[in-house]
Amino acid sequence: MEVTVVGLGYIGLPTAAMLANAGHRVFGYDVSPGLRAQLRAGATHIAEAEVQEIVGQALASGNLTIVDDLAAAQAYIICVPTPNAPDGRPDLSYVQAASKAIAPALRGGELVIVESTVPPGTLDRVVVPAMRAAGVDPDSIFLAHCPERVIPGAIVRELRENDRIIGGRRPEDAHRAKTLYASFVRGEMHETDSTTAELVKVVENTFRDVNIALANELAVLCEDLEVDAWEVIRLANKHPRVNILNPGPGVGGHCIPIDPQFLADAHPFSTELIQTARRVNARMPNHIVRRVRDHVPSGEHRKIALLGASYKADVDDSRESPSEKLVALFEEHDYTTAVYDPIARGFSHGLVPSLEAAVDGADAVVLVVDHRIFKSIDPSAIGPRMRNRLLVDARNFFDAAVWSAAGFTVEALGDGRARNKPMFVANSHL
Ligand code: SAJ
Repeated sequence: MEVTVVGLGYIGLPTAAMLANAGHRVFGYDVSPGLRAQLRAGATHIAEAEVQEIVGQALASGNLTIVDDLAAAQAYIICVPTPNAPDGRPDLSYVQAASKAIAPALRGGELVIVESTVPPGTLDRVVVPAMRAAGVDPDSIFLAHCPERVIPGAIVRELRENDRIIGGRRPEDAHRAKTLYASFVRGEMHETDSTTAELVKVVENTFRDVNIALANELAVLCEDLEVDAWEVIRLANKHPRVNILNPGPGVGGHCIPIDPQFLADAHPFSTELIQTARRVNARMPNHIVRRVRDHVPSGEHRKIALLGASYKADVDDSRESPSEKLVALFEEHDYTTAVYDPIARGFSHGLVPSLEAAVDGADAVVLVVDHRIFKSIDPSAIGPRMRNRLLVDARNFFDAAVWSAAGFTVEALGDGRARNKPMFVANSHL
């Protein structure tokens, strides 16, 4: 098939490559001329080695071409972002624009798939009207929503292996979309209607947000109860029907903190639990700052070294990362911050070039992201460079005994065991 992929980000580019490597003739289009030029020059903006490999292979075979204008094809896959607008409402303008842009090329019989995560009802209420407004009869084409489900860090494996939910505007639309995915998906493909598929995607991410909120609430509760939340969760998960996720400094990324809002925004009175979970997770950076303030007085420009700027371990993406909020909060309380992350890109507050630059003269180290590379940090090497030796470990990542032996006061998020006495008395509360 000839397939045009609209939007060459974290999902569009690997999907285009998978299709090309499965033998389709794929045209990759992105509105960013810079990205198009970069890809043509052979540089892939996604750091995962497997993604770079399949993209390289697709370009080299000639089956994937990066195009400057939307190319006419038999199938179109829309993989554009759907962020929250500044007012917190879903911004569907990219989906709308992509639908409009495709419309003039449609002659009848083409397949149009939306992969972008969208609020339930978007295909019917946004895409179909955009097509109609552009003079396309939606009954003359095949229209489906097939949400992406891959986890950053294992994109290629999950593209191939995950089950797919395929929601058609009509049953025949889903059926037609399934034949395209069958060329590279090894998981099962489940056909349903488009609104159900849209909701399933948002619910998957909402489930994770709510589960993490429970873990975060437990972390704060266990600090009050003076027990260790990590031990509580580990033992509770020994139950065959319990699987609580891990507490952390906040839920970041471009999916999990955003998608539940799609439901809350449209249905404010029937999403109480979802909204509460969002608030619990959004407050975690404040809690981390409070743990630091228990030991290091605010208002004196004391220096806090943050380890990690990306939204989670071993990825370079900094969108909605907990460190973005942590820096702002620390600065609000007149601390100075230095953020070190050898992997992250696009961090808005800037990064220091080395671990030494982060810890020199610092009053605390805060472990925000559990990058594997941080495991080798030696507390006895950084301790002497610091003014006060405090570690606040927001992921329970480091070996507390090793850091204590190096003279650090160690505070792990959720570990309420009365092990550490505050070095300073906090002078106010957040
Ligand atoms: N996090 C915790 N505790 C945990 C797990 C995660 O605090 O136990 C935090 C992470 O540190 C990170 C955030 O949550 O800040 C999100 O990370 P994640 O690994 O849970 O999810 P994403 O955003 O990388 O990818 C999710 C996935 N959704 C589900 O697992 C249901 C992925 O499959 C989706 O394709 C992706 O969202 C998406 O694009 O929607």
